[in-house]
Amino acid sequence: MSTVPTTNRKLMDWVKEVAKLTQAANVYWCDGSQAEYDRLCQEMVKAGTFTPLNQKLRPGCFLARSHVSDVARVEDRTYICSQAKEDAGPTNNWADPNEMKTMMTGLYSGCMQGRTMYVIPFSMGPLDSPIAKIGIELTDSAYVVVNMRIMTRMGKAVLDKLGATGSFVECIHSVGAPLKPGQKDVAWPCEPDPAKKYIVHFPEEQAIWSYGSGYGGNALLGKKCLALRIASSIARKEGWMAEHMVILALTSPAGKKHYVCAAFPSACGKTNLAMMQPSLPGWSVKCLGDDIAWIRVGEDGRLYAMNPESGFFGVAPGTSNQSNPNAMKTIVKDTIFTNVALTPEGDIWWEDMGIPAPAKAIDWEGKEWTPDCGRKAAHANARFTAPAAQCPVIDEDWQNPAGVPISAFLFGGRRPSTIPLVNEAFSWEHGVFMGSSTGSETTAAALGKAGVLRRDPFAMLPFCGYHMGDYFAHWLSMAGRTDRSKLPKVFFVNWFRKSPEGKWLWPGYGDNSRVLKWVCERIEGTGKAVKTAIGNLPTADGLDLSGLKTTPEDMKQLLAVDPEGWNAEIADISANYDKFGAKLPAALKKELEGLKQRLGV
Ligand code: O2Y
Ligand code: MN
Repeated sequence: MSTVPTTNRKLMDWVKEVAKLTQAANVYWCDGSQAEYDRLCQEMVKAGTFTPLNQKLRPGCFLARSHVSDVARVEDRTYICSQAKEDAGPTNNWADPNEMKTMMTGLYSGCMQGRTMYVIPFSMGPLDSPIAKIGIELTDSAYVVVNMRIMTRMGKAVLDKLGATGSFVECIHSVGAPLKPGQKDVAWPCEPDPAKKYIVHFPEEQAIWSYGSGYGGNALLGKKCLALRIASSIARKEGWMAEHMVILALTSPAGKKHYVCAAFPSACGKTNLAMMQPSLPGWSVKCLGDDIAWIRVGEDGRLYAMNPESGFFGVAPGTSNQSNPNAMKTIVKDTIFTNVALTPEGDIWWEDMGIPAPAKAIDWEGKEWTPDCGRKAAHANARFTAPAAQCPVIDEDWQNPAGVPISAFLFGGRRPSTIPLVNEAFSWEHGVFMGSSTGSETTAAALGKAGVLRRDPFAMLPFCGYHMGDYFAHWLSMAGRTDRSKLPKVFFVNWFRKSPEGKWLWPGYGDNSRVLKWVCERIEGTGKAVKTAIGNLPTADGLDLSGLKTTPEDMKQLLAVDPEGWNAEIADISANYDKFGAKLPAALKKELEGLKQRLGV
């Protein structure tokens, strides 16, 4: 769209100002139409950014390969630029907002030369939702435009809703690769120097400035930047919550339905849980979201969750018909794959896809690949971008503007020892304590060292837009915003327990439905539990283990309370709490003390 399709003066002036600064060759206002999406995909095919896949095998699908330096979110280059350093807290990088703006204005100066600046109007949340937020992303990447069309509600309808005077979150994004006259473009332009990439948030102004990366969370600014970092800061002020949580619906054979939100650090199988195929006969799981939940108190006093996104940006390696059959069905068409391998048939492949490796392929770097070449064919953080509507188990209420009422929160992590399979909190405060002490062992896929316990409170460590101590207090304050009896029950789950010999104790995947069944029973007041020092655990006959090969000895380990392990756990939680100093809420100190006393350690 070339004419300016808005009467919003603030928007028009800002677009003009950024176009002038970046010296973009053209300004294009995205209308969000299918025709526009198709045209941009074809332009990217011509430019070498996209490879069309075999249209018989994967209709409407494309493969993109990123630059080798631009393969994941960059936490060390991510900043929260609040006016006061104290407000960003000890878990965020901070810089003075004025200094950061001055420096980045220098980077943005002329950075879109030779490129089109796309104006992307988008809504996080259904347009008719009272808590949807409008953002406008200005970007010089067509890859970002087409991904944003899948991940958000994008285009003309958003501008119509914005009207002449509506406000929006300003999001500026540049790949940081201006083109000189006559200079040939590359397939994946970006700033290759990691030290020159910046993902910057200005929470007080509700603005996001990103420079140098074209990948995922660094560039699709509606996702982690707006829907978590900026939204968490807005939510604190407005009395709601922006969480790194899946939303799923569980229905029992008797037809009773419960909605559950679950927070897990990255690489713990969140998407697999969100779309799980239960092994228990008669149970069904429906998906409402696989990454982010916006939660508010409803008129009836219950907490309601809404998925602000409209697509999945799922990690490809490890996704298979065993781990996530519904994701495999979601990505059969109209999906963008990034950094996976290309087979000679024009299909995609990745490690642990549950399909034998092709005899040869083109790997994520565009190099010839064979199974014995000693390299991975797909990057560990290779992704698929797919419309949520294509998920065969998408819940009928996934676009309900009011959200859905939540019965339980689950927290979890990859914990080989100590942490039991499932543990129910005694109270809201105890549940907040569980969320605040969430941690997970790093995997080889994550950057850094594998097998190290990383505390990741509420799975929000990389995504909380303000001081984490204040965030804990905000969670605690939810108890004062409604009748306690209306609050969801809280559970901590651990699908990743190992025996001392290193054997997985729990089968996971669809068998996690056995744990979810107990969660539903506890909500309904029928689940059998024993009160222990750490929380309410299922009794020996509390979990439905019918047809499962797990031995009673393994179950004993899965549900044991190990005082020695908990002693070490408490020391580690306590050391992590020390980071938050005076901002650590007294209620959480009390929970930690209470746990120590109950365990007698
Ligand atoms: O590396 C990236 O840019 C993607 S990270 C991501 C993508 C989808 C959902 N969650 C995450 C995450 O890191 O939590
Ligand atoms: Mn995530």
